[in-house]
Amino acid sequence: MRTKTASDFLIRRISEWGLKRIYGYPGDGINGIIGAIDRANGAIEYVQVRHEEMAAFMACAHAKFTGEVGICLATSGPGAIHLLNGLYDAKMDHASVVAIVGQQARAAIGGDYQQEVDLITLFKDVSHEYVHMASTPAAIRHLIDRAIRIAKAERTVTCIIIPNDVQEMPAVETPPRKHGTIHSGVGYAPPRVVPHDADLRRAADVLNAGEKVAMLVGAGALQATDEVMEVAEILGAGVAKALLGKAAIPDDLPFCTGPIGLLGSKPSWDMMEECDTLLVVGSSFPYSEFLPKEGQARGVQVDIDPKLLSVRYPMEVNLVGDSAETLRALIPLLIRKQDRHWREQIENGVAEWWKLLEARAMNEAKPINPQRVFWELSPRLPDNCIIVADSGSAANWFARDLKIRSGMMASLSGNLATMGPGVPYAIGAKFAFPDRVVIATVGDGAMLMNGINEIITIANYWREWSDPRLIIMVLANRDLNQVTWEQRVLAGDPKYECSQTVPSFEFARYAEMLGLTGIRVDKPEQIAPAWEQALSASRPVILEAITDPEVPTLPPHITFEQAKKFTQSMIKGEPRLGHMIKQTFMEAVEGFLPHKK
Ligand SMILES: Cc1ncc(C[n+]2csc(CCOP(=O)(O)OP(=O)(O)O)c2C)c(N)n1
Ligand SMILES: [Mg+2]
Repeated sequence: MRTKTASDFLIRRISEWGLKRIYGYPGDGINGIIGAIDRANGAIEYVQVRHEEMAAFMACAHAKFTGEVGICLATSGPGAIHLLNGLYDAKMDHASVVAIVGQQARAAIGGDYQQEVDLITLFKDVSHEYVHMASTPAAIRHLIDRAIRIAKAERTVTCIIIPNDVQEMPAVETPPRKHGTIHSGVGYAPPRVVPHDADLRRAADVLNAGEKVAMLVGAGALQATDEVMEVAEILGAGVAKALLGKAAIPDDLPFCTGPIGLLGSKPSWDMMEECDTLLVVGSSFPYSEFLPKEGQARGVQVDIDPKLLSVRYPMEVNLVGDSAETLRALIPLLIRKQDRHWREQIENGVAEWWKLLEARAMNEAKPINPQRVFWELSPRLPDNCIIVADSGSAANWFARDLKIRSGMMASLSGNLATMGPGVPYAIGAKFAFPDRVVIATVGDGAMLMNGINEIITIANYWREWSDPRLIIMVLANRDLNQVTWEQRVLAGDPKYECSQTVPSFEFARYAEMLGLTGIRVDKPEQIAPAWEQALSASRPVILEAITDPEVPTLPPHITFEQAKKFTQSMIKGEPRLGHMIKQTFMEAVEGFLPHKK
């Protein structure tokens, strides 16, 4: 029998940690590891991707949707470099990911050898909590144990680098018991983190004294749905959700003001403008201008990570704790607000907002209004589905128009806001939950950047999923639309077609070419039947919606004056000026009409 190599031991150790899947791409820097995965007889499932960055996105999605550690594997040099953007996405959204990369043989390092990159330095930023190279097989045990434990405990990215000669050497499972050796073990159980009673009381005092309490919840509140709802009920508060907290509470709650920020809602904006008390739970939502003015509100924040306390608003009480546990400990100290006027005001604003969104979604456009594509999907979302959005205009409509219900999950690249995770996140979700419907909403720019390549991965694997339904909805607007609008609104510049217009591509026909289902819609009345067809399909679907790039992604508090100003500021040189102004005014004007329904 073949002697077990250091790589065989590495793979066994990973499965002893309970991890079952690696997203990877081969190269001679990791031949030893690939061979070991093969010899492990299915203990680890290897998923072959089209590009290492996609492997990192998939590992990130795995971590985000399961709470487990995601693993990606790449060869030395170019493969390792390709991982980086996906790893930064994971790091910045606090997803636990371990990257395993190859390196040249130890004897060659420092010799300007082919594909020799200083990987420790390269990964030193993205995985600064733990990046180490194995210099001998006896190091494999503690390197992988520590990389997994630290990724999990610190909710971050770690990296281990294994020279290719070490990979093929005989395993050293138990280092000799002598000075200078490490004897590590597997396993991690998260601690119970709850603030001290005195601090909880200080927080309760602030919250009880407030008359107009606003809550903001983020990714850290995803496991605290009931507690957030109960606190909001007691305090008569409204709850706004940062993008990564989309699934923290259902959107049909009358006091859920929905998203916040540039992609946010008017009721969230109004609530932050007027509140006298702010309770932030598990969010580091970045834009301070969407939070109360300094001094306007007294603040309480709950976060598991002390580094993220009081960075966006100066909080009076900073609580380090698990969201659900901390809110549960806080609830008995809170006094129910008797005066419910503030709450009623918020609920009225929310009800108006939904009517406004419907009116905006139903506005005519050439040919399809992108908001309508999301509006029609919303009531059709299957129970327990998983929704992802790419960076681009899709993120606006995902945040605003989809009414997420309890049991569903949703994510996107929140803090890095990178283009490209839509399709790979969907694949990662599908591997983690093959029995759930997964829906990705992606722009044509992101599809052309990398999405169309990973559709090939879907075509390669979908038969393994117990429920094959995976829908990639493409907003085919021939534009890098989100940025086109940012250039118009923020810079006052007209659309520069050379930079902003993307080549046309027949996404639905491409799906058919790969043996998937392709559906193309270019009339509003086709949208609902298209969703019905896609949601009952027996294989993955690309739903290509030909949408109007002149529908503006307006910030929530746009005034009529502002709308007029920014259209006027770029009258010169705007390629579809008349149409653009018409669409912008239709959107803005809807905000001033009462929507009686
Ligand atoms: C890797 C990367 N490059 C560039 C950007 C800047 N950016 C953000 S959204 C966007 C446009 C996306 O276009 P598309 O995917 O077609 O979506 P649309 O906004 O048109 O719906 C760009 C260029 C980014 N966020 N990430
Ligand atoms: Mg586009």
